[in-house]
Amino acid sequence: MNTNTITFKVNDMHCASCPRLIQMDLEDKPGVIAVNANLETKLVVVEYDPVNLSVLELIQTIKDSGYTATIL
Ligand SMILES: [Cu+2]
Repeated sequence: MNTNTITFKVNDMHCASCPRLIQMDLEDKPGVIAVNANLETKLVVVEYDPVNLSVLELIQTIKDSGYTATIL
């Protein structure tokens, strides 16, 4: 399987729960392989299967969690 990795900047992560929530919600999505969300850098790195998921769907998932993601 070919996977893509994309990095988002999520500036509205404000406490330790935020990256955990974003990570959990993304990991629930079929096609997401791995997620690393970092509060200090405000970066969310997602490895995903591009056959199953688009970048827009990833941004929407983060939005549904209550955050704003911009592509880095
Ligand atoms: Cu928080």
